[in-house]
Amino acid sequence: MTILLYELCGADEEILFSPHCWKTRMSLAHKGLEFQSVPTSFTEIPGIEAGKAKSVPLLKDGDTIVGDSFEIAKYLDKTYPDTPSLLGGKEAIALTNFVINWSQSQLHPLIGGLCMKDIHDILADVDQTYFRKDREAKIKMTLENLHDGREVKIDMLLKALLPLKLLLKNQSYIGGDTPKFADYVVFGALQWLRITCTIPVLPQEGEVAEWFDRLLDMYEGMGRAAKAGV
Ligand SMILES: N[C@@H](CCC(=O)N[C@@H](CS)C(=O)NCC(=O)O)C(=O)O
Repeated sequence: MTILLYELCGADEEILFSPHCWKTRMSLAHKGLEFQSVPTSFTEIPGIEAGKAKSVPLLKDGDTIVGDSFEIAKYLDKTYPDTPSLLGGKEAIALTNFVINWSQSQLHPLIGGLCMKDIHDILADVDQTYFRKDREAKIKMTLENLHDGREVKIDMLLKALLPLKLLLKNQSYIGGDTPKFADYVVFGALQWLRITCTIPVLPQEGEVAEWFDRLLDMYEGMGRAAKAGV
């Protein structure tokens, strides 16, 4: 039975921009598993699979439904042990958890600050209304206020990426010689930025740029071929 991947889209269903959904897209490609994408807008999420999800990605594999990109990665390694390991074993799962928390606490707020208004602008009207209300309540300011003077966050983001840059001086991937889920975690964050941000932010040269380029080219260039909102 075909694996279904519910993933976040903009007003244009081809614009798939969620960092967490990109983690799962890359995970499925890493495992060599075919899947059918189900583009899902913010306001459609509560209606999918009989209300089983509050967020995407959501994976449906036969009768099994799994949410959360990390849980999906664990499920894929357990269910498809004969395909390339995604997490890299039990010890690596614990370390991967650090990478997830680092990315979420250090990169996501800066990326959100850089592209939240841009994300709003690529959504359908009904999703714009939901997104503005939900996010403005969370950030306690308007999207426009967050957007104003956002350029200062570019330098902050480049500084936040320093641990990755230093790591990549000695190895090709966070996973070592080959990419693992931990790579896709950070890739997802930068791909989110690449697809949504209306100003150039990503490093153009150096270790992080080269690593990101390699990942964009993997799996027949799936990441590079992604349609951007800008
Ligand atoms: N920890 C979850 C986070 C998933 C998540 O936050 N997804 C966002 C899209 S990037 C979402 O569905 N948000 C729903 C909303 O904001 O209403 C994972 O790794 O999958």
